[in-house]
Amino acid sequence: MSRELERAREAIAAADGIVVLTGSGISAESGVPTFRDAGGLWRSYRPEDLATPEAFARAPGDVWAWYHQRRSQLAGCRPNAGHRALARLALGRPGVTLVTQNVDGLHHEAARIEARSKDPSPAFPFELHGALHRDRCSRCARRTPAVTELRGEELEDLPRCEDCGALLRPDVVWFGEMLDVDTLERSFAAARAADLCLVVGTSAVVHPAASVPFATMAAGGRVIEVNLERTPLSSGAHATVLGPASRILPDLLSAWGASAQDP
Ligand code: BJW
Ligand code: ZN
Repeated sequence: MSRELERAREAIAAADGIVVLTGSGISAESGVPTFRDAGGLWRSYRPEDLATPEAFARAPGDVWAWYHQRRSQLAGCRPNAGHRALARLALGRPGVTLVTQNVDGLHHEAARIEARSKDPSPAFPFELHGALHRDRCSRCARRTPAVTELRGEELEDLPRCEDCGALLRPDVVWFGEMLDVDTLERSFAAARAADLCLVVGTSAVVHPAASVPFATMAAGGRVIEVNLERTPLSSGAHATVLGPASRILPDLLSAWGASAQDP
């Protein structure tokens, strides 16, 4: 076992409260693209063209086409061994809070698989950047399940709110938009109360999410990182375990049981 992995295991075993912050890297091995590393979405698309309220106001058809394509791709993706190890941790040990920047819903699915007949909700994460499986109205904020069909990309073809007639949009958080205040406050409260923050598969550059581990550190807690490479967090981390999350997490968290069979 590597020295960093051993340090990380010991810190997790000694912790009372744990907050876990995940990013797109945990879903990479499920086939969901990341954003900034090789093959990431922001290597092929400009965020300001697709993931800002200004882009939606300027070209809603382009934004809808992009999200529709991502939803289709996500439909074939399943949680991997990393999501499932985190779900077992949250279900099997009190004082664990999952916080994710991901919009793919794979933590929810892992919780349902691993809970078997138990209540899966302790393993449901706070979703800081929303969820791809929902839409919301761009005017009245009514939320609905994601539309499954996109009739076309012209304005008259785009999905509209049944209440007020304004355009629907994916229920995700774009650059320059506020995160849901309740979700944000509960995530930071968990981070301050935790004595360990486990950070998995994020470049840790997008705020305010990237501040979650700093809230734990400011309150005297430790940070453990799992990533393919070092990040801006690594120099302050108690341990950085380098490797794919789907391999490292089951090993790191093996004390919390074996995986349920695939449904
Ligand atoms: C693996 C792996 C494997 C790969 N195993 N690891 C303070 C300072 C500076 C800027 C700001 C600040 N506060 C706010 C800002 C502005 C902005 C921001 O942070 N900008 C920075 C980028 C400069 N933040 C915002 O605008 C936020 N809103 C806000 O702050 O509101 C308040 C406000 C409003 C108005 C004015 C002023 C303030 C909103 C941010 C919303 C982010 N939205 C997105 C898109 C979501 C919807 C969608 O999916 O389309 O969220 S952008 C994208 O980045 C997505 C992700 O959740 C987020 C983070 O990315 P992530 O997950 O870290 O992915 P990558 O690709 O960056 O990293 C992957 C990592 O995994 C890498 O490290 C790999 O090595 C690793 N990896 N495979 C383990 N197998
Ligand atoms: Zn509406």
